[in-house]
Amino acid sequence: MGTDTRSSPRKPLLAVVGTFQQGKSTLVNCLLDDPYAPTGKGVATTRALTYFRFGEAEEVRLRRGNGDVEFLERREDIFDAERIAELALAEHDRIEVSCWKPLLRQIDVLDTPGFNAQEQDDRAALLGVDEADLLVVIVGAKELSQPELRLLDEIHRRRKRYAVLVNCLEKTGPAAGPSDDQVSDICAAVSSRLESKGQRPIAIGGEHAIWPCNLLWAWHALGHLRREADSSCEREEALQKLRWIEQHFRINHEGPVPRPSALLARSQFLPIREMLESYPWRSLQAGLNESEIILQRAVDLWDSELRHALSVSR
Ligand SMILES: Nc1nc2c(ncn2[C@@H]2O[C@H](COP(=O)(O)OP(=O)(O)O)[C@@H](O)[C@H]2O)c(=O)[nH]1
Ligand SMILES: [Mg+2]
Repeated sequence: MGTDTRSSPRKPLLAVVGTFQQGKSTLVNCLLDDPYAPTGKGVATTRALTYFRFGEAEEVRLRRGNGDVEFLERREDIFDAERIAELALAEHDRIEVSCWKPLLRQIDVLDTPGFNAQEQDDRAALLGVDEADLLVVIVGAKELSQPELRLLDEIHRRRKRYAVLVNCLEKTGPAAGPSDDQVSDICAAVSSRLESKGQRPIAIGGEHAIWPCNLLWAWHALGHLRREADSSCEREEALQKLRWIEQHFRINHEGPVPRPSALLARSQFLPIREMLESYPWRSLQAGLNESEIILQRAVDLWDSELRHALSVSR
């Protein structure tokens, strides 16, 4: 244990927020393409603000509110409910994970406790909102609940930029999968509820203010694609999970062979990753307003196309 006074230049911070069990940690894992954040059913699994930062070597630290730092030996420690209980995490304690992930070269990612589980978790989640430069708010595939509306009000009051994901899109319809109309009805209802309160999220996938997705499908499809390069035993396990997902949600109508890339496409996760990877983080840090950011984006695009044209014509 010791007091860590190292300070590195601050990167933009993306925080994932929402009520309990909506898929926040699943989104973090999809973005990192690795199971770094504990996920699960029935219990509050994310017990403290958890930061993911770029690092050559994997390291898991617990930074107490008073500045003391403890190193956890294994990344699995944050998955172990007993170990986490032993650590007796307080509201201002943070878990910091360093790992080698491309997205983390640009930004830090913050996973937060659910906003309606316990008072301590709510306060920790709001500390995360305060710190973030951009937020992804995950809401359930239904009318916005009171805690969700409260969280969105807090975000609006703090004038934060945020995107809204409607997760578990399969729950908007029958088991065989929702129709496009059902999905767009849910998104339109969420969108108009926010508009009526003067709240405007940022768009994903070009123009959609509210983005439907299924992070469970994305996670399993990514897992399969990731394991294609690994041992055959893990690949078989991943295939079985995919088969289960496809049977359970009755979504592969074309035969017994799971199609991970089709499942990934159906999950609608890729435009989320694309939006975050191409987000003009630099302008955000420079404190530009929304129209200046749009202009900056257009200039960046023009610049990269010009470079491409020049390199082709050389
Ligand atoms: N059916 C379904 N389950 C999901 C989806 N996304 C995540 N989950 C599951 O929901 C549970 C809670 O997810 P988690 O990421 O821990 O939620 P958090 O509490 O918001 O961080 C986990 O068991 C996930 O596997 C989804 O799109 N559909
Ligand atoms: Mg979580």
